[in-house]
Amino acid sequence: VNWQIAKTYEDILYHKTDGIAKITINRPHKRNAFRPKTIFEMYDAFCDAREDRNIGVILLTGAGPHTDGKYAFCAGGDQSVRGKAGYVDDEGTPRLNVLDLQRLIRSMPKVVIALVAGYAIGGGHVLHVVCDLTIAADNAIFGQTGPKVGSFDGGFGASYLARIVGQKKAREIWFLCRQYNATEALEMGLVNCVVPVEQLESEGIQWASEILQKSPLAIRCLKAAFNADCDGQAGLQELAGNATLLYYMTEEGTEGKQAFLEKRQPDFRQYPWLP
Ligand code: 2NE
Repeated sequence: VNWQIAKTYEDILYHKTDGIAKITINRPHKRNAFRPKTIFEMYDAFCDAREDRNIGVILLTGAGPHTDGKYAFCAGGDQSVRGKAGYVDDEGTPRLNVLDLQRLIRSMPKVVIALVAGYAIGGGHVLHVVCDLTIAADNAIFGQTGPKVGSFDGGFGASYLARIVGQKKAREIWFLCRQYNATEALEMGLVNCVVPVEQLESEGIQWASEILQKSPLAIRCLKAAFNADCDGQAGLQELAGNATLLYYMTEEGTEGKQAFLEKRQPDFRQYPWLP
């Protein structure tokens, strides 16, 4: 794959190739734990990928292995910058801006695939949970740590996790803070497939290529429909936004606008009341 650098950042790498963007958390010395700057950069890159009409699939992954040979997708919030009210940025402001990123990944009308090698832990685990699909390397390790380190994610990290693995398993994951290997994750439906670590990226590209051969409008409506089942009014807004988009593309929708601009009554009688 001919990856092109799309933009240069401090904490992440951002690449593009034909139809695919790749966002790589690049703090392997911290097991790719994120600080506020990491999240701002990821948010910026995801916005870019969302706006790019050529991009249909985004791969989210972690840089590695580290010099000690260990891999990580993301080990959650960087505890060394955690202050009294959140993760403290360079200006001293405490933040939980990862929640904004979770919502962006969830609502963007393109497919986001997490490629997990090594640790997906804490807020890093939630990041893969909110991705549309997860491909795990055989060395992947999954788990929440919140109740151990004085934190929790009661949003998507709890409720959407429970939709994926069921209430009992989700409560086990959070209440016991155990770690689960890739096979266990596959068995509980937490990931889509498991591949040898050296095949992780090529498998992600294969999945992306298959998705890119499909209809973009069908995929975006399906993503919104899956979200609408769980996301209340925000989910319905996404789904309904797609209905509006499609309506704007019809002659019937255009007639209303055209009539307004031509200062005449719209003629909707020419359009059928379909059964
Ligand atoms: C990930 C894990 C299990 C890996 O263990 P191991 O033994 O392979 O590595 P080690 O030695 O623990 O970590 C390597 C280096 O990475 C740093 C460590 O401090 C260590 O640094 P040095 O001692 O070499 O200088 N590191 C790893 N994770 C870090 C982190 N999250 N923050 C800062 N430095 C980190 C093991 O490292 C681990 O358990 N990490 C902590 C996982 C964790 O509890 N994450 C936070 C959960 S809370 C959260 O993410 C969150 C939330 O609950 C709500 C909203 C937003 C975020």
